[in-house]
Amino acid sequence: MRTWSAPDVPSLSVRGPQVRLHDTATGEKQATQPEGPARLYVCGITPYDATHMGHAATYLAFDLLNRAWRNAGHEVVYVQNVTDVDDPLLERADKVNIDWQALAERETQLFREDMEALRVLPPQHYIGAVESIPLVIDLIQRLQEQGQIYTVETDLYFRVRSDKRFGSVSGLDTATMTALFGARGGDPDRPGKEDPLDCVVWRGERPGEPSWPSPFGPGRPGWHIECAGIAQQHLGLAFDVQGGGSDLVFPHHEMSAGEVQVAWPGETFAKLYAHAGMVAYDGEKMSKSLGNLVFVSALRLSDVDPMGIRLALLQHHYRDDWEWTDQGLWDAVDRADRWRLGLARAGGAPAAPVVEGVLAALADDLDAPRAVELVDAWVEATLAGDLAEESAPGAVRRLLDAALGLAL
Ligand code: 5CA
Ligand code: ZN
Repeated sequence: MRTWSAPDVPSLSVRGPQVRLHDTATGEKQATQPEGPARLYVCGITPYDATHMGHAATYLAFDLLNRAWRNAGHEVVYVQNVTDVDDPLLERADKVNIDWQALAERETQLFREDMEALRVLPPQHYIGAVESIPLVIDLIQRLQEQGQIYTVETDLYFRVRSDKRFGSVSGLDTATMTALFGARGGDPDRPGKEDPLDCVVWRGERPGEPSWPSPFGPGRPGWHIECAGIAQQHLGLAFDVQGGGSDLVFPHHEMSAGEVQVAWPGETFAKLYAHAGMVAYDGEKMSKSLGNLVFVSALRLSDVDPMGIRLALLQHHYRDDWEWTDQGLWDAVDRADRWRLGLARAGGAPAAPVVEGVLAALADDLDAPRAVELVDAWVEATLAGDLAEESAPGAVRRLLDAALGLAL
């Protein structure tokens, strides 16, 4: 698929420190140690509605990781998928009576425009589920060779417990897994399954649904195998970070990892699993199914400064669950204006401490709120009349752009 266009990223004269990131699997902060380019996979959208603040917060979190790695001197290979065929998309298309492909294309294009406005660095490989069907078929065949696929009617299931490490991403017990599986697209109660947690990898054709030919009969891919196949194909095994929102820890990331680890026995899917907290609105998780949404595109259409939107998200730590409020947005818009005042001065407070401090904060589990505090302090010192360093506003402007993605 076509990706979106990249913003310019100024290069900095100082190198950032090694990046440490919280790993969901171990519950600890870990140093990332890319061998060669840093390899990142982030689960993309299911394009049946516009980008809301929850999506934007998640993609921004991994944009900070991408930038922190680059500032630490790494090349980054970033892959993201688009779930351009799946139940929620087909249901929505049906409900609003439009062609599912037209809906997916329209919403994916809107997402690209939102990401561009927010200055999110694009993935090098932006891959749709539909275009990945051949590689998904290969992966299913590998799992068949391992003897870990069985059939229920015309659907193919993967034995999730054939991965000896099953459960190691989420660390959940079976009861919790079963409840989450049911709530997040799984079918724990389906008769004929060997284990309630086994997941579908190929869904046989249903009347009125799109399908593609395969050695297993016409049908379409299951959800987890889509990301498993795309990540493995474009990043290889043991890539550095698998990312997404915390609603994907189980079953999605657990099961994608299992599928690859069984297809390549003894290998590891990802070295680290990183998850962004959930953004709520009106007291509940912002979600397309609940309809309590604030859209990036709607704010853009209301002439809200995209850098204000970006800063509103950066004011929160990516791992926290938090609630979107209009007040938070307007605070961020005011803050961006105040920062612009500081940057417009003919000189400023010394830049080196803020540059080093911001790079260190971001390398320490993407601590954007700490970075914002440090910039606030520099702006206040500068506005209070500390104009000692002529080059400081330029240096801070480049820092904000390179590290935080804020072009002010
Ligand atoms: N297509 C799948 C992933 S393969 C999917 O989950 N799509 S999505 O459109 O529902 O979500 C896209 C991304 O936004 C995922 O990483 C998801 O975890 C994240 N996300 C969804 N809702 C929220 C929210 N309220 N807060 C933070 N992140 C969210
Ligand atoms: Zn995914």
